[in-house]
Amino acid sequence: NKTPLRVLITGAAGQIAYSLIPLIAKGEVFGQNQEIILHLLDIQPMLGVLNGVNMEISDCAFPLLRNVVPTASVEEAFKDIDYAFLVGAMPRREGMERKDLLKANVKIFKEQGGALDKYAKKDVRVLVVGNPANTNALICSKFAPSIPKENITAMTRLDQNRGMAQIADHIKTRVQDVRKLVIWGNHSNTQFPDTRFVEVSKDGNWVAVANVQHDAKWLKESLIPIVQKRGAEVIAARKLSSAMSAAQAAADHMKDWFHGTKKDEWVSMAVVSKGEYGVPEGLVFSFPVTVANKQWKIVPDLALDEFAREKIKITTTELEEERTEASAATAE
Ligand code: NAX
Repeated sequence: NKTPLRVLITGAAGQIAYSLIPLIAKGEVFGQNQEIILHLLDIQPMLGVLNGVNMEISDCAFPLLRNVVPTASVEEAFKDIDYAFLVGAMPRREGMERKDLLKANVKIFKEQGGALDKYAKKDVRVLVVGNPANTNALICSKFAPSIPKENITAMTRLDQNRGMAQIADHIKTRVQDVRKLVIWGNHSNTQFPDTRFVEVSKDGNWVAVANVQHDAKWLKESLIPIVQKRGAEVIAARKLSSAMSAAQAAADHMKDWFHGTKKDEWVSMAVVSKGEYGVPEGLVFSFPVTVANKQWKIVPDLALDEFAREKIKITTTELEEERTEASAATAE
């Protein structure tokens, strides 16, 4: 495509951005024929580091990269953008609870919602990665009334990828031979990784995981805490939060939104609820979706048993609490 896409990454001097920039610049998100202009936003004190990142970008000599705009100006960063990866936020350190972060971070997303509203293209598509991602997306949307609510999403793809890799490892198959793991709810430890619809490719056919994996208790119960606690486990080991895997998940989310999902494949995205599956309207909630023509659609009519209903209720309650706290924090 001759017209380059303007793609914003915030938190551009940070560690997720460091892994995400090459994925985008190499065409792994928007395709091998799509030129890119990268807008890179970070805060003033990080401009020196951002300059170093920009030097390395130049040294990579990426063929698809038409231009780079490194900046601490919100206006310059959001001007005429087509896609945004909102990564910049205060990260959670070891021992820190998500709630501690909420107050500080929703204020950033109030400001950036305002900037989207004022400066971005009206059909801009936004992925919020910075935590608390679902509620940051909700706040961002609230302060960007001229941008369709459907265009502002949050990331639970890392949870999906983590879960699919764990399942593949457990049943000794390849990760690409596992599909339809659903992440419901918040990107936090209340999320519900739901294995009831998981299918596995066996001898060229997709079959229910229950047919190849008889350890039902592991699938139903053990996998949930493994996925819920994986982020904390990486922090404990690396002393830093997940970055390579978070960047890969962000790229996967945006790639599927841009190019569409494969036939019979679902992916999990946190998107605005219109009341689907009993989730209150307006919450940004992770659902299974399919994507065509750059529009996501929540997979309809999945049966929820009592176990699933209970799990979905827990994560819904947390998101409602976050919405209340965030509204109070942004009204200050
Ligand atoms: P880093 O601390 O390495 O980088 C964050 C960058 O954001 C810093 O350079 C900082 O200066 C910048 N920043 C802060 N305020 C800003 C603002 N107002 N405008 C622009 N830039 C700003 O963190 P990193 O490891 O890259 O993580 C970034 C965010 O992703 C954190 O909030 C983290 O919690 C979140 N994560 C979300 C995940 C998800 O699945 N949704 C998983 C990974 C990660 O934990």
